[in-house]
Amino acid sequence: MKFNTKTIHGGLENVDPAFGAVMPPIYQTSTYAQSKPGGHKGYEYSRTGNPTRGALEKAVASIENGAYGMAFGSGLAATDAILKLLRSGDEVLTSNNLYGGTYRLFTKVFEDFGLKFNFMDMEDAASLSAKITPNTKLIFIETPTNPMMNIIDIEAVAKIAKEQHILLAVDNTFASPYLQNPLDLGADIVMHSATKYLGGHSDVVMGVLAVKDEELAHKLYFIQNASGAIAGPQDSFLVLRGIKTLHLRMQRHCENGRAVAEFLKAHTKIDKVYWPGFEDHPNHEIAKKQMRDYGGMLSFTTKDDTLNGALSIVEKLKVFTLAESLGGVESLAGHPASMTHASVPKEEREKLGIKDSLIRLSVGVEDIEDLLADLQQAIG
Ligand code: P1T
Repeated sequence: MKFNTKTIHGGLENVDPAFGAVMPPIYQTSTYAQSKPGGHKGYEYSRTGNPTRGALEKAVASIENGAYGMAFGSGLAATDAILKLLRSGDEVLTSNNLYGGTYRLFTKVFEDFGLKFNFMDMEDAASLSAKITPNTKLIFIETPTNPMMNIIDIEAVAKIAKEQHILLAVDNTFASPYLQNPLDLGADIVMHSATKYLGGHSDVVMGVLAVKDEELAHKLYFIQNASGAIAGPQDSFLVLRGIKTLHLRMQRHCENGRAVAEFLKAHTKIDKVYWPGFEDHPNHEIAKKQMRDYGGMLSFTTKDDTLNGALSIVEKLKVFTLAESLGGVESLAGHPASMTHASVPKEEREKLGIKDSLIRLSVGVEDIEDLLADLQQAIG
């Protein structure tokens, strides 16, 4: 099955044996009747398993070319489950540009449990080997990175991880499976904030994982059940519905993303535009190699380079909504320094390029003329 067919049918077979419903029913139940202890039809309790969540988990595995999927209450809950594969004393190598909430989970929660995080510039994959110690058990990367749109070479990192028997997890939220499939490039775990492109309509908070390896899947199912941060049946239904139009939405996100990036690059008041589709983006060649297109996310700074200049633009926007999050059909604008990355210390932020003047856009699927006119009136 090819990708566009998988978004609609992947993992979904005989979803309603009772009545033949085409969409998996929402099994809004916490528990299941047993004829005698242990006499059940595959489900005992909805933390452990729920048919609607199960249908979504299969669909996610299918579109990421994995064999097993897991759905959690949020993207961070999915990342939390990955970290619970580790033990106190283990080390994690991770990229220095990550979603602020991921950075906070690493430094403010898991460091207290004895995990050590080594943040590094992963754009130079070759430098990775020098940072590996006998305690390194996980490499966790995000690509494209939030919000600087850096690209990390998944295949090159996976090769090093494999040689050293280290797990590689890739946060694929910004690309979506339409643009890139980390498991095919050698990653062990692919993670998504399904809140974003998979859900696609800004109406649900969820996280998912997909893996190929059976033993790893069973460890993650164990953590999912034991820790309990599962996705609910109603939300699972919504994300399943979202996935069915992922390919159509992504096509338009990419077209509009390109048009907005080019518009901003040509604008006299704009300084830098961070979008991996530009040939002069420092990681363009890697993006070209591992992504099918460049997506609808981008960031930019203005020539006046001030906090007030950036705030004045985001406050004037009318079609773009000033809001956290991304990946929905509607265009959103964000100010990373005060919003998504406020939990990263200012000094760290500035080293990464997350200046007070940086604006991030999640370009939606509206008519491009309206988006460009909105940006023009706000930038002036
Ligand atoms: O919000 P949640 O579903 O828990 O997902 C966390 C997360 C993980 N990874 C990436 C790359 C993300 O962008 C996010 C969430 N990001 C935002 C809310 C944001 O506006 O960037």
